[in-house]
Amino acid sequence: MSKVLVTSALPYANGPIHLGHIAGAYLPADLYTRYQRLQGRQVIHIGGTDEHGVAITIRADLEGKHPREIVDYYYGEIKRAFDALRIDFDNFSRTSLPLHHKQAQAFFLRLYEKGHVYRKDTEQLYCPKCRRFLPDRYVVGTCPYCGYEQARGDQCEKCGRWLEPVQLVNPRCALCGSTPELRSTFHYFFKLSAFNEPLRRWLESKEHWKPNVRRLALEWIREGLRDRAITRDLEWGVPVPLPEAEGKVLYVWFDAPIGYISSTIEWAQKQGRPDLWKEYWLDPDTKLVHFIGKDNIVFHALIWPAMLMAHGDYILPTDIPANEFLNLMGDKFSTSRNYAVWVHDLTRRFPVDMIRFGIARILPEKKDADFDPRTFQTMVNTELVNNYGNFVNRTLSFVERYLGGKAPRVGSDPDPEVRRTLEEAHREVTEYLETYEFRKALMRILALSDVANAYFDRGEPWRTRKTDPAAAQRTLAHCLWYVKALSILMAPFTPESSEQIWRHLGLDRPGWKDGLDPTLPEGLQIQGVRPPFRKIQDRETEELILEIRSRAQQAGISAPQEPEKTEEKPMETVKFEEFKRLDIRVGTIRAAEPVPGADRLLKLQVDLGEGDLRTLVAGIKTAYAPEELVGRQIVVLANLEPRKIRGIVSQGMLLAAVEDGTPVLLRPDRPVKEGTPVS
Ligand code: B3M
Ligand code: ZN
Repeated sequence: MSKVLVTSALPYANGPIHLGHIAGAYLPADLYTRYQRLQGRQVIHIGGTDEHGVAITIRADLEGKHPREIVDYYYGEIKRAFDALRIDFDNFSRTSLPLHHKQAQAFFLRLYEKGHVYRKDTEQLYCPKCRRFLPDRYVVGTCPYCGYEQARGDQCEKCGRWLEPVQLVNPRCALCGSTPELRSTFHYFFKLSAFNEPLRRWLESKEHWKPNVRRLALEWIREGLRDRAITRDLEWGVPVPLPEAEGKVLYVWFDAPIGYISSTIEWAQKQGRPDLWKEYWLDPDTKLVHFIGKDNIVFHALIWPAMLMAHGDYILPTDIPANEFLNLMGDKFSTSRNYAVWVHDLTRRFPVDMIRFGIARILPEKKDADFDPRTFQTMVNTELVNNYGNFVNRTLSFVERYLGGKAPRVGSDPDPEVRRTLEEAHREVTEYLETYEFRKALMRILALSDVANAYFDRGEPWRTRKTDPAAAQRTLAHCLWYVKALSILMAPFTPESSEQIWRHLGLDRPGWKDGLDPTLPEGLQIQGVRPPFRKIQDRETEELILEIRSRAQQAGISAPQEPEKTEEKPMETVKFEEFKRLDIRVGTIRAAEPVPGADRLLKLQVDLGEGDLRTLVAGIKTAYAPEELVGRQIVVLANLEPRKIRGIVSQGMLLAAVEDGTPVLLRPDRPVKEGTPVS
């Protein structure tokens, strides 16, 4: 059986996790792992925090703390955020652990001994005021490539180039702002240049990779890779394991990816089978998949594979499905400026499945995407709640209410069309998930849910349960099959509700293909059905927008697009007593005919129960044919003053949603007794 080793980028333990991180790497990694597990494959999701490097020490310097304090605090925060979102890791480690230090040092020594690493004298920027060398982000200056003035010593945020501090034009010390001077020191260099050709051949064979990742990596190769310093003059990090290298540590990007291996080793130890990690890292049959954001492509697609090639024992990445960026209401997320929606902001407000759905729905797979609370609300309310959630709820509730909870069976001749529909959807969703197109997979499942809803509508079980109970049973049996199939396909995205649905269906950890089989446990009783999701209220959306806007203001970002005007003018309110005066009831249309000489009017006979038969004149002729209305339930305002229209007295008014001028009739979610009040 094939094994799958999933990793997601090790976040720096220098700040909390925001939605941009989640959309870039962590949710996709979790979706993929859950999917593989449903397939019954041997899969582990490995992660941890990246606890070295200047991202950590600068934060510590600024806060006057020891780096240890920073990483201990944020390790906990980050772990909690993932737990809260049900982003599950088989092991979530830390690169500051002795196990990892040992592992990284051994890796370094192997490369050194094999001649892939050499020592070289070099010039380094040094701040005379702070009296220290200034590696990486300790220097800011102008990017030699694009002219961006706030480029950091390791990378230009603007053009994405990987830099050396000495390349910066007009360099300044990030701590005190003074101009650094050059001092000589020595460092250890990795012979990356020697891997230009092997990497090119390897990348060229990766035809199935996402084009953005492969293209970028090949571009770098074309420019020619240069040897890179893999050590730094810093106190915090993995000490270089050579006696003459005192005071030097490994460059964070050298040790961090080795963290994937250390974390797997730690996982194996925790399993009580310390050699188990070898079944992954040493077996060429393992599929190694690195989930990352696009800013990490160069390290995962070039430097890390070159390190692995140089080392020689380990497998190479099979796939690197890097995502583009997620923006926040039109601007970049920024941890340092606190312009973000943090995971804890959202998990405090909304249920987990809702958040996971909302992010999965806009994953920046091919291009940058944008998180906007208004879109989030619309997608959740219309697609998750009204489409999928409603289908599950109406099916299960119908069985509970009208079939005594006894689940009907599909029997020996399942509707071939339902089978075909499910098989096709299953095949397509599987293909999308195999190729990391999670957003498309989700859309495809929603389309299936649409079909399922239409199937329920066409079956009209609320009618047939009285006229043809066998037909109602058959409709519901197939709807239950749809529920089963949908809940399995949705499980990677919305695990909590799928688990709830499985409890109703008596399913114990179903497998990926089980949705193609209509079977449910013998004697299944469905009880205590509740809607699987709730809606997002306007008020919640507005609160979130206000919070984002105030952060934008503090961060000096021009206000994100104005929220809709409606928010500003206070809504006119009515007293509850006033509302109570309206007599709104459900009625059934008994007869319908055109009003002679009127283009838009129909005359309806509406049964409001207990012999209360009303004549209504309604302007719905353009949208409905008289014959499709008979037998249908509608909502009527029964105590509207009678009005004479075209010579006919209309004794009430039917209620409809009016979409772009077209009336859409309201009907109760399930049939109710004529005359049932609406309140
Ligand atoms: N910590 C960069 C980041 O958080 C880095 C990833 C390491 S993956 C081995 O974006
Ligand atoms: Zn630049």
